[in-house]
Amino acid sequence: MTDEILQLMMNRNATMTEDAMRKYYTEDEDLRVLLDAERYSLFAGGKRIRPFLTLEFCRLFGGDDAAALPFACAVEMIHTYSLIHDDLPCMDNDDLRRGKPTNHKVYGESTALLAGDALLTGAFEAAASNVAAGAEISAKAVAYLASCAGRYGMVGGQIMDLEGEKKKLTLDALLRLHSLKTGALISASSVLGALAAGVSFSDPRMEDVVTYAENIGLAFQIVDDILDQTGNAEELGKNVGVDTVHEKNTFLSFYSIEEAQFYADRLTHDAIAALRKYPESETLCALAEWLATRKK
Ligand code: GRG
Repeated sequence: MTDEILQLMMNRNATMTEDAMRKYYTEDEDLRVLLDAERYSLFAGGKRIRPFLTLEFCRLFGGDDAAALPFACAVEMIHTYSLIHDDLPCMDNDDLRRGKPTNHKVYGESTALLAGDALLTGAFEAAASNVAAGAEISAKAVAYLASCAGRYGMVGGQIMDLEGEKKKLTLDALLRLHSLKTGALISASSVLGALAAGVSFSDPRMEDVVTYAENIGLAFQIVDDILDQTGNAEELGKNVGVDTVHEKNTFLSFYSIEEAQFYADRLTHDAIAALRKYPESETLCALAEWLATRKK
């Protein structure tokens, strides 16, 4: 698959997800500031990788877009909440995200905090009300999503990151940190797509989904570390060199840029190998390759 076709698919999935996410908002004058703050970050662009995974895994296993779409919205809402909170002064204190001033720079800290909270809870409302997937699948998806987003998932990874600042982590600790902070939501995005298509946790296909997701999740984070050193803020839509300022442990504390890229390429190869046996896996394989070479 060419890069142009992949970009077209990414744009198409992003538009579908954005149209669906807009429907969760009803105007309410009393809540206008909160709704504006949420939508400011939610519709600020972003690559929409996580909803892409949900939609494409559902399609890979013959499911309907209608069953995947509420889950796709949910993972993007959780991702956006994590970005808003991560940028707050008490966390990374960043002023640029998705090419725009961060949420708290525009709306203030209290509103940004609440916008993140509302996105998080709104995500679970969307996932739990997935009529097309049905109650049983929705319940399983909600439980899995919560486990990936919460204390033994993304939030757990974030505390490891904060605690790890200014001290040297082992490579094993760094791998755990990233599998929780970045990898868990990428896995949830993929697994929820498969669930929407009716693939159960005991189905051997689910193991392939998780293998692919874990490998691209780690490759994604390694490339993120490389881009923090080599990328440019305009293209990335966020500040660069942030890891050094915060004295964060990154893969570049252990590997040169060339070694880190080689590591990301090997993980990408393993991700693709997990899906190659599925005739319709071309799009997900192309995504994995693009993520390893991305510049934004
Ligand atoms: C629970 C507060 C809290 C944070 C969780 C995910 C996370 C931890 C923080 C987000 C900040 C960050 C730089 C994470 C590492 C990699 C990552 C997830 C980058 C952003 O994802 P992209 O590149 O962003 O998919 P876009 O804007 O394209 O959606």
